[in-house]
Amino acid sequence: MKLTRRDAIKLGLIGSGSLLLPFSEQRPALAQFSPQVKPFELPFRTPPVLEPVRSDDTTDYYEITMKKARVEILPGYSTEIWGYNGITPGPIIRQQGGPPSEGGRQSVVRFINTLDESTSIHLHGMASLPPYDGYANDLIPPGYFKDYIYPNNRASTLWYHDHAVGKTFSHVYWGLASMYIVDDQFEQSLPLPKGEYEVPLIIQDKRFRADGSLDFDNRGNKGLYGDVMLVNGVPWPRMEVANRKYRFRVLNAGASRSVQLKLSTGDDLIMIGTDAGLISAPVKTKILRMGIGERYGFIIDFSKYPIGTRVILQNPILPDNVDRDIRTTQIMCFDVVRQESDDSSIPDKLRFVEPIPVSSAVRTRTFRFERNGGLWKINNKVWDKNRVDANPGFGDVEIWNFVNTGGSWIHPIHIHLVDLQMLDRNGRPPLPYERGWKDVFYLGESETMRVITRFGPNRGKYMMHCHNIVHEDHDMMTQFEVGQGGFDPLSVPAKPISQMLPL
Ligand SMILES: [Cu+2]
Repeated sequence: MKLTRRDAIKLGLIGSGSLLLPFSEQRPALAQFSPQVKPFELPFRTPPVLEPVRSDDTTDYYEITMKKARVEILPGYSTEIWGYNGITPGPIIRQQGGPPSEGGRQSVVRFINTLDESTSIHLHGMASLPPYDGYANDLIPPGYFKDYIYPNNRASTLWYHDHAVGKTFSHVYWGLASMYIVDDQFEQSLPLPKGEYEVPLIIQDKRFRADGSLDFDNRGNKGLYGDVMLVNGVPWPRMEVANRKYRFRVLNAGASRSVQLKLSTGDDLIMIGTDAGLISAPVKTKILRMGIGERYGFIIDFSKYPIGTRVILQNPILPDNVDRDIRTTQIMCFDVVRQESDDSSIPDKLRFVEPIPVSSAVRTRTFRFERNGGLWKINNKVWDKNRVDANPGFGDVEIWNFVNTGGSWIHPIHIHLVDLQMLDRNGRPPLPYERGWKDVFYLGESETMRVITRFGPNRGKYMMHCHNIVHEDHDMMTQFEVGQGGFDPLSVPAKPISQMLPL
């Protein structure tokens, strides 16, 4: 059902009087709807692209301050957020990747913590060395900073977000997340839509209290399912498009909610990429399912629609989500408002993804994702930084078998460092659009899945966890160690801001 603002006032949820009450008295016993926003009225926008503070022959240097801010997300309401540079999503970093001989560059990103809790920054999808991977216990205390080094070794759609031990949910939900895009010469040589026609879509669901503040109710550490769908921080935005092709880089950066993207016209999304880059060839799908942390690339061809057409990006509800408001079945809209020529095209071949032969695997490991004792566990264990649960040899190919023992929960499984390929799910081949390099795998209810990879290019300890960030915090996270003798994740500690020199 839908709750209008008038209904809400009648029920006493909104109104000037209620805002004067102490919060505990103001808040109804049961979780309520967020203040209402009419869909498709707020203008679409994309986060700003961050400029380096300095560049040299090999490296671009960036600086980001983590700080609190008050922003207007719901029209007429002020919301406290924690943001990279005080905005959420934070600024997008775009970087030229690939080998240095092909113009690939390294990034150094300085993260300065002016918040009152310790943070850790994970660049999700980057093969960073262990001290720069955002290890959960490698914290930047308040008043400290840390310079992270990123090699940008492969072109893909990545994202950076908080990863502080036990606090990932609240920190990401406060707003500490954004996208990081690595391009390279090969991808630039393809005739895909570029520039203003290549658009990031960071999808998040949030829940707000009657005073506009964020509601952190995760229902006993099971998950947070918001009733406001945000794209790039804007509730149900309206994007004006020309009648041509657009390339979208989409990321599900919510807390727990899986989404299913679908066009209201019933037309296809033309899939071109997975988490870790382009796929071998475009494939069409009517519905794109995305767990938290997954990224996909797709083209929408608006040329078939007359000017004046509205195309809604819908989200038919998945049964595992917890919804009390059908507004989450819509995400944003595209209004075709102008005629334009289109010099882009979709090549038949993109970037060849060479399958890793099963026969090259030297061993198989099984990880069971389960709930017991009120905790989320992997092989019946919770996070312990002093325990390593798998030690693949450097360069070894292994098959990892993921088992979801629960019938009511999905777990998007994220493996740090490596890109992997899915072999099968419940014995069946992966969905056509999943057949590429990935670092998050949608492990559905009671499902079993096999993934394969070669462990490298770095040695050392890296995390694997459920990316329902409520599950991750309590405590569905483990670590593996590639080879021997890698850098200790805690070997480059943060430093006090008072010792900070210019980059
Ligand atoms: Cu989970």
